[in-house]
Amino acid sequence: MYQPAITGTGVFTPEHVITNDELVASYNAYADLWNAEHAAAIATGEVAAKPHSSTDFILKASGIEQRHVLDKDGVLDPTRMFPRLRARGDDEPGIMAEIALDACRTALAQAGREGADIDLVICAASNLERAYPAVAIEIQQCLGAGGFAFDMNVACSSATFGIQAAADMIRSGSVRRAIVVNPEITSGHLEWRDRDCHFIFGDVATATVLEREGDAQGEHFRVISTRCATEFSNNIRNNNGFLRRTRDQMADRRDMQFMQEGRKVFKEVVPMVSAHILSHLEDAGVAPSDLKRLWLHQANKGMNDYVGRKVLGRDPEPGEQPNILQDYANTSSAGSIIAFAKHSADLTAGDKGVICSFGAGYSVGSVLVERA
Ligand code: CO8
Repeated sequence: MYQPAITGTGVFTPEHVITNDELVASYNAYADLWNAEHAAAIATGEVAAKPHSSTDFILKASGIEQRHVLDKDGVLDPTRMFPRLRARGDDEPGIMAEIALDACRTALAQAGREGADIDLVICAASNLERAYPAVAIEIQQCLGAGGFAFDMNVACSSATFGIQAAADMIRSGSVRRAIVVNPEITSGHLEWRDRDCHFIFGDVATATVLEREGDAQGEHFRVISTRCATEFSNNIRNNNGFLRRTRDQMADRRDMQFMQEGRKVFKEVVPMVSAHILSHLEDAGVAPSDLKRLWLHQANKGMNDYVGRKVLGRDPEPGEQPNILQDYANTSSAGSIIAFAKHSADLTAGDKGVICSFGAGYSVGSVLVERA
């Protein structure tokens, strides 16, 4: 058995930023257009008018201040309300591979490695741009990596589930060095025309290099243990899929994009996550008071405050549980990895922390690490 370690992380951040004010102005323009178009039906009470969105609500309900996206113009165009991404030929890298490669290169440089050193690529994300060939295999080819590659999807928990898969393979010896990459183009499956959720998501890509601790070239985090759990729920759902055509469902339907019962998710997932982390720690023989840091899934500030309090048994000190959601919004599986990548360099040998993601499925994944 080999000891797995995280030796590098990388974050690709899209240039385009949408502030809450810009988002709300575009949504309200869209709502006004829609209301004018449906004025007669609204007057007879057949359909309800679309109310305006509000910056104050967004900040208070979520803690989100802005989000990065791959295409701002398409999202903010009130006659369009989704990104416009260039169609690519089959013989050039797809957009997911392109942003994934950017994050991979940063992670590999931090690990002191090259693409050819990798023998496992896992592309783990909440949505994939095509069914096959796997995006991971495209990334493997572009990196010049060997071994094998595969895609996986566990929604917001994709990164931690991917890390567990890679760590287990390194532990057993079937793989020597892996990269888990999370290209999250959430702007493509968010419903920007729904004020209940239009503010939630942003685009990003993250990458994590894992290898045998004995091979680590520099500073790294030992993976003490990992834990994954799932429990079926319809409260976060997207019905878009390859059988859509067979069901004559090609129309522009609401359930072909992200849908959620936000309140229920909040209430049900928070206790599930706190209990998950606490039982993981207990089984690993680590007391909550031994934790120096929690790098949590970045969905909602209130949710993270609650989980932090439950796990630590007190209010987290500033910096103990860093949030990045104010700048990035919810980036699905990438959120906890961004927090880890940006807020772990100051830890010293022996310091322990937990990376934890949670979301649709429901799914929860935790990775207990120790600074070597
Ligand atoms: N502006 C003004 N008012 C609004 C707005 C708005 N934009 N939106 C809603 N309101 C109104 C509502 O209509 C409601 O009005 P009323 O009281 O009159 O009915 C009132 O404000 C309160 O609404 P909510 O009850 O919905 O507000 P909450 O306080 O619950 O906040 C949240 C909503 C922020 C969504 C909150 O419930 C939350 O964060 N829940 C947890 C969500 C979560 O973490 N989900 C995880 C999903 S991520 C995941 O798993 C990945 C899936 C794959 C990625 C997909 C990418 C596209």
